[in-house]
Amino acid sequence: MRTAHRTCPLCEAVCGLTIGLDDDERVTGVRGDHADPFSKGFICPKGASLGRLDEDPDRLTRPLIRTGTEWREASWQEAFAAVEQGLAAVPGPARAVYLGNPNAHTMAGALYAAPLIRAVGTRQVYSASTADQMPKHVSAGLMFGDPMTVPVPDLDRTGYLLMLGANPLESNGSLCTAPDFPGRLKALRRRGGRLVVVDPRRTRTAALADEHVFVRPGADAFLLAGIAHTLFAEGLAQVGVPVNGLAEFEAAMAPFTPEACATACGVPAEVIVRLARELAAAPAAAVYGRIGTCTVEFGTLAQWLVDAVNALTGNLDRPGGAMFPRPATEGPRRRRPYATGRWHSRVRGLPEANGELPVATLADEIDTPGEGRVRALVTVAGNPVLSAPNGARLDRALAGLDFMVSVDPYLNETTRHAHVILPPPRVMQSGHYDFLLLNFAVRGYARYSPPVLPLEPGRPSEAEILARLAMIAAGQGSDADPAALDELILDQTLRRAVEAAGSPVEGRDPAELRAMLTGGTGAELRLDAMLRLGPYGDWGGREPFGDGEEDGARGVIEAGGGEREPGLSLELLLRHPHGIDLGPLAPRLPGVLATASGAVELAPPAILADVPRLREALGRPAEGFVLIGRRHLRSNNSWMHNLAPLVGGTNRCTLQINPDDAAELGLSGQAVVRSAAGELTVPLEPTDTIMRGVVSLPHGWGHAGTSQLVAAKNAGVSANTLTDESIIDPLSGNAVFNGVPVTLEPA
Ligand SMILES: Nc1nc2c(c(=O)[nH]1)N[C@H]1C(S)=C(S)[C@@H](COP(=O)(O)OP(=O)(O)OC[C@H]3O[C@@H](n4cnc5c(=O)[nH]c(N)nc54)[C@H](O)[C@@H]3O)O[C@H]1N2
Ligand SMILES: Nc1nc2c(c(=O)[nH]1)N[C@H]1C(S)=C(S)[C@@H](COP(=O)(O)OP(=O)(O)OC[C@H]3O[C@@H](n4cnc5c(=O)[nH]c(N)nc54)[C@H](O)[C@@H]3O)O[C@H]1N2
Ligand code: SF4
Ligand SMILES: [Mo]
Repeated sequence: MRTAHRTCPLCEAVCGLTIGLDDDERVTGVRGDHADPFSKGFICPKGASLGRLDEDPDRLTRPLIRTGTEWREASWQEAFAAVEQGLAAVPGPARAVYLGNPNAHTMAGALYAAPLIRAVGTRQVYSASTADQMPKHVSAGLMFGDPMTVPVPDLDRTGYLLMLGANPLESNGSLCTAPDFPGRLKALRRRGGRLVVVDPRRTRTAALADEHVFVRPGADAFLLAGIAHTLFAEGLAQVGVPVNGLAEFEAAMAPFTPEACATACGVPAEVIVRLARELAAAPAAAVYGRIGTCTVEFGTLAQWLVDAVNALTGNLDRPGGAMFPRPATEGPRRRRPYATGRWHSRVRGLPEANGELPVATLADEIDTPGEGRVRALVTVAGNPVLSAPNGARLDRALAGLDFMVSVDPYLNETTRHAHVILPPPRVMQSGHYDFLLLNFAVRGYARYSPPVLPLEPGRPSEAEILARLAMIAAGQGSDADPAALDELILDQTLRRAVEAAGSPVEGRDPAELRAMLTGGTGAELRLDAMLRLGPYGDWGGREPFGDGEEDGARGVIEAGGGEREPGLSLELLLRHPHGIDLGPLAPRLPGVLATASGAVELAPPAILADVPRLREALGRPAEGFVLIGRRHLRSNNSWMHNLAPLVGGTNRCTLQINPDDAAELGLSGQAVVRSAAGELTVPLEPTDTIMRGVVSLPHGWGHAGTSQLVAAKNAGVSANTLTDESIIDPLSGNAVFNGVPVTLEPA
């Protein structure tokens, strides 16, 4: 019997876990880690099931190779050789890469996705980001100069939180890394703050709030524009940071009177005006918008307005407002101004954003003949057949590929189309550092979890799998040594650091720095380099985070004034297995900006050019029913329905409908739902928590043709049979999942 500690990789809350193991190294139980200074013992049902998930007998343990409809297990050598052969037959530009959501939760995804894309040699790059948060990256890129410079609500200090289209009591938060989000919201109310939730459903988060405002799906941009209009009209604008484009922003908001916006979004004009006044009056307030404001036709406009209203009310970059985190592995500032549309998709001419094309056009690129058609696909940790809009079409398209390789622990709806599946090892066998999610943390924090269990001899880590795939794609053969790739990247990182003016290691010898790095794997060495070069690093980072007094009992270095000593390194994190608190968020303007003007851009031309589309929709009548999504605490996108303790109960694939709507349409039991893209028969769940004219279906269901036996028994239907890939948010290319027009009929 022993216990081990590890960060939970299952959602964005990065909770610390305490894992019990028996003498056979089987997981006996998973609890919250009370010594973690950030999560303080919080855990949710998914985290508690991590042992079951990790030991799921349906997970793949060896590579699979498919010939026709026949699958067989293969050795790693054989599988990599098959990938080499498959990719060699398709030139770079006709290959595509799809990166799924769990890449945000693995070291492999954070460290090896970029080299993999470069090696594959294509502009056909897709990810779950264009089914998720791309509008936020685009608005942040245009306003602050870098798509990763995303402000987060200062949850623990705010006095007023206006939350739109997020349901952290189910999701545990997103683009706002905050373990125990529910506890932090309760604390906000306990200290006398106010929480307002805007959602077409009265969610558990809305039920906890001081006020719940029903909004018409897809219409948050009108609500926010109405708020901005009111702030200008009533002389409440109080920008406290360097901005550019204030007058243009005011002019653009002129048509969005509260009355006009009320008609468009369904929120009464007096509520819009009151919300504006409350935001302006609160000593510190934050507006936060998530999935419900991103996966809509005005996604980028809504995200822009979230931060523009934060700026307009003086809350951008102020404690208790919306602040810019400073992750411990933060690299140098970006130098080129941010822009989208550096290239366009072949079939629909859609602009690139962040080096990606919209997943909504992946099927077009595969099934439309012509020069440059996608004929080979590499997927890593993704299930786009269930997660992309019009997944049914993508399902058919994937069947027509010449070659597909998937890195995934499961044979599922997507990977069943692969010719080779390469399964990553178990979570317990993988080291963990949250390179990505700590960019959005509401408090400074760093934690490294070494692998809890060793790899079986001959089994590659996920990092090694991706590194080998990259080397194969680059034409270096299936026997190339992945360590060589790590050394190449380390050399580049260190060389760039010593050459950068003002860097803490300016002018030093990269070889000398390389010799100082510690770590048992390439991923650990790269983490060590990033930590030591970072803002709190022991190579001269300038951010104070501790006074060196280590509090052994809680395993944290107490945040305090004075010198930081010692600075962060892998070795220091290994000595603090529960993580290190780096203190509350601190103001970062103007230094955090990478805009050409050096100021916050309140009216970026690309965004202003999209405002007329919003203005035209002001007068558009709301007719018929629209579909939205939802999430459940005991689920996670498409891949946790194979665990008996998590499925069943209220975690089911049902269509929520207002009982008055159901009665008016004569619906009971099941209904047939139709959209421009497809048709489904779904069990109904009448509930007065959903507003009239709106129905809600969770995504990630519709399990078919897979090796997941529990999931097959709880198959459900895929919401993305109904979503329409032809409609996107034009600025970001993001898919539209909320506000999809549907009709309903008795089954
Ligand atoms: N209608 C509708 N559709 C949606 C959404 C919605 O709200 N409504 N939400 C969208 C959002 S926000 C997202 S993020 C996307 C998600 O889209 P995807 O990322 O495409 O889908 P997931 O269901 O998250 O699938 C994750 C895959 O990763 C595998 N996996 C799990 N852990 C690991 C690992 O450690 N390594 C590897 N290599 N693989 C692993 C799983 O087996 C699974 O196949 O879906 C989007 N689709
Ligand atoms: N338990 C669990 N946790 C998860 C996931 C999961 O599947 N299950 N998925 C993870 C992923 S990939 C992500 S991206 C995050 C997402 O995290 P959240 O953004 O918190 O996602 P949801 O819980 O889907 O909450 C979105 C809310 O938006 C509402 N909504 C729909 N349309 C609109 C609209 O037009 N306007 C407004 N204002 N609201 C609208 C929905 O009713 C829903 O309550 O969650 C992550 N965490
Ligand atoms: S909230 Fe998220 S990170 Fe925390 S235990 Fe649950 S799934 Fe894991
Ligand atoms: Mo997501």
